[in-house]
Amino acid sequence: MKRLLSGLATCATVLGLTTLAGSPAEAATGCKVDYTITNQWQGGFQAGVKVTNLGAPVTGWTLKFTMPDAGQKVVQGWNATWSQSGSTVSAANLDWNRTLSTGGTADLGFMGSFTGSNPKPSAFTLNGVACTGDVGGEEPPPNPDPGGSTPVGTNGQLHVCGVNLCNQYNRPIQLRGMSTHGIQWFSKCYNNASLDALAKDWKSDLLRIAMYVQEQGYETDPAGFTSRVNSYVDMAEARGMYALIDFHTLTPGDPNYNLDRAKTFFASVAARNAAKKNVIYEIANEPNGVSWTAIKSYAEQVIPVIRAADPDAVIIVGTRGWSSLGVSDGSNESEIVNNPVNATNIMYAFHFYAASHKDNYRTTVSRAATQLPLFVTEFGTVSATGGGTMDRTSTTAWLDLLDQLKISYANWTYSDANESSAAFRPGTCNGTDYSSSGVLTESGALIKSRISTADNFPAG
Ligand code: IDC
Repeated sequence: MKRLLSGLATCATVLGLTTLAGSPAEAATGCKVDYTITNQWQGGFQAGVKVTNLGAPVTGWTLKFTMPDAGQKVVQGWNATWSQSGSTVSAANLDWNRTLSTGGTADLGFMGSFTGSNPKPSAFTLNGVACTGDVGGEEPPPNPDPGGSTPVGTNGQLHVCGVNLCNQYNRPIQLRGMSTHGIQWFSKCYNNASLDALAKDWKSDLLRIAMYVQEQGYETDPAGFTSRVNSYVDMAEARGMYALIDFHTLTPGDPNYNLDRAKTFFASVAARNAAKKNVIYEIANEPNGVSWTAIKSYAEQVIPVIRAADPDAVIIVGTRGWSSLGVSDGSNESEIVNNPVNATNIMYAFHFYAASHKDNYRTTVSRAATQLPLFVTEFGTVSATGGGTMDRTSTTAWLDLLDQLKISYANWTYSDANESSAAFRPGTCNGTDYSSSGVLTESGALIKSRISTADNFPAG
């Protein structure tokens, strides 16, 4: 009913009327805002804000609105430059959406935090003109517990069994999925539409959430990044996908540099997500320039922090030489086999970039896989720079090997970064189409064709 009345009010204004029989007089409607809470969880939410310009065309705009209580904060927004001062939130156009014709729309969104309840904002204005259109929305989608039709629904809580990853029926499985790019740069690529495509079209089992620690990442805003990671965990869960929480250390290469941050971060995400079945923790992306004993020491300090809060989750430990099992440092898996991390239910990360890492790396993986539980938490079809020509032959050899060994994997990246490792063409994430073949890069097309084939998830 509310929707209907505001719809009528909007029409009346277009017709030049300022009052509507049976409803209070309303000011001229220069714009309409559809505010939708698309997802909500303890302390956090994601909102879509669709702005429709009902006045004269504008070039350059700012949307403002008022949060109902000071505890509600915009953590991270997209498709506009977001800022907040007290309870007033501003979203200013980006270059590509600065023009709004009459009837034109801009689709914005943000991730927010709240304390207490989470009422909707009010007093929307566009360039100072009140948007008296509907601000109603829909309730967040229910969390489906599909019990069979999705990767998490079928496999449930995972655990390590021998050298394999096993499902709730203690049967070895392989998860195949995608990694985000750095979430500090590509948040526009992770929304309901893109994750629907990942779950439904790609039939991905897994979303790896690459949370850089440096490079404008976690260290710049621990609370904000923690909450964004949690929201992506929920978005994966709502679609029956596993979420791999990647503490994306890269430079500096010694994970001990970030030990305190890791403890703080993992204590928080493990406590918050302990009851979920879809979370896997990856404690250090790519140790480099550092010995295995230093990595092992780091792992043995971070793992107990996670276990204290979330005792049954699988944890993945990065390996020496950019998670090459030491090969890129002239070593190999024997340093791990001879001196494993003192913990159970853990796996070791192996990463490759198909155009750079070939037969000698494959030989190592084939041999190591008989002794160590391995998880390819990141790989590229291209060179280790993330760019260059896609190597189809090497990628195919790698993926055939991983399929045969039931080694799980995540591809770098589910993003529209301007580099050949990205699955989408540049600009894709400014739109809403993540499904048609036209948005895929050469790498995206190859990887989608591999990931979307039927899974082999034994039930019982
Ligand atoms: C690359 C990104 C690139 C970014 C760079 C530095 O593709 O856009 O500028 O990181 O942050 C890795 C890392 C991963 C790299 C990727 C490609 O885990 O962060 O991403 N790569 O270089 N290891 C081997 C390759």
